[in-house]
Amino acid sequence: MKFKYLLVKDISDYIRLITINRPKQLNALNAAVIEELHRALEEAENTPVRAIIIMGSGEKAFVAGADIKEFMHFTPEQGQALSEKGHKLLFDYLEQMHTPVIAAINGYALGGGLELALACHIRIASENARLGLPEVSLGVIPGYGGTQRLAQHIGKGRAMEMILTAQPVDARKALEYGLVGSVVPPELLLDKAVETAEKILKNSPAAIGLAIEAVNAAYGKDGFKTENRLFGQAFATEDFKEGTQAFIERRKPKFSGK
Ligand code: DAK
Repeated sequence: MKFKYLLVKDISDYIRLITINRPKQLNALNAAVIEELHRALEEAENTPVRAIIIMGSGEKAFVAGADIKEFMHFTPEQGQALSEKGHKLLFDYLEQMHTPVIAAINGYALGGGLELALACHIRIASENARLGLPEVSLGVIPGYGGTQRLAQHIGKGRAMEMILTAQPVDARKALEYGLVGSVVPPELLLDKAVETAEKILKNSPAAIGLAIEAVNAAYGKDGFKTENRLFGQAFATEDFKEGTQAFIERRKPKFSGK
């Protein structure tokens, strides 16, 4: 299978590594990356592969967010449509896969990048990782499940604090919060992910698929629908235009009052 933005490599007969390869943009997720990730995951789900590792290329970032330059000019309708498509192709799809997916978080996992890691079944971070949902600093809200999955993983209070302050946490804090399962030096990140995958390989693939389905069944879908609607609403605001423009111009945004 050919990809423009992904590197796909089999580490062994049953472990596949998918690397998001846009290092100059810190692996930001544009629509094409989302579509390619869907194809790569779907392909792996339908082959003998029994564990998947996702990483970002380069040493700086797992994924620094959705591609701000791509979505900044969207209308509310386009924003909502992109959100629905993203959920269907990537975030919900990945979460419900029967093949376990491990996020190996090397560096920044921000916005859509953290949302991608949150949809994975297991998260391992390198010591230099920084994880956060900075969307409100751009005048928008997390739209790829972050308002729901972050609270599911670390509890409502911590999630509120991270989302409302827009501040990332470092790897140590992420471990303390239970946002990641382990933290290792950057040079050992892939080894640790492979070691975890090898533990999975010892178990029944059929039971693993069913266990993923059963764990996911505990979490309702209404919150995701609300997030989707409110995300579209945020796209209609002047703050959204200002926040994304300020990012491009490398200045602090001037948001309106309430
Ligand atoms: N999008 C596009 N380009 C990005 C990017 C991003 N998220 N993050 C970084 N880049 C680009 C930078 O613009 C820069 O490009 P050039 O200027 O060189 O062309 C290049 O990557 C290197 O970045 P920096 O020069 O800024 O590198 P620094 O080391 O100085 O800073 C940083 C690293 C990660 C702190 C900084 O790049 C940064 O703050 N990046 C933005 C982080 C962020 O705010 N991420 C969250 C984005 S909001 C949606 C659902 C969800 C979302 C969107 C839509 N739908 C449902 C429709 C999610 C939204 C987000 O993820």
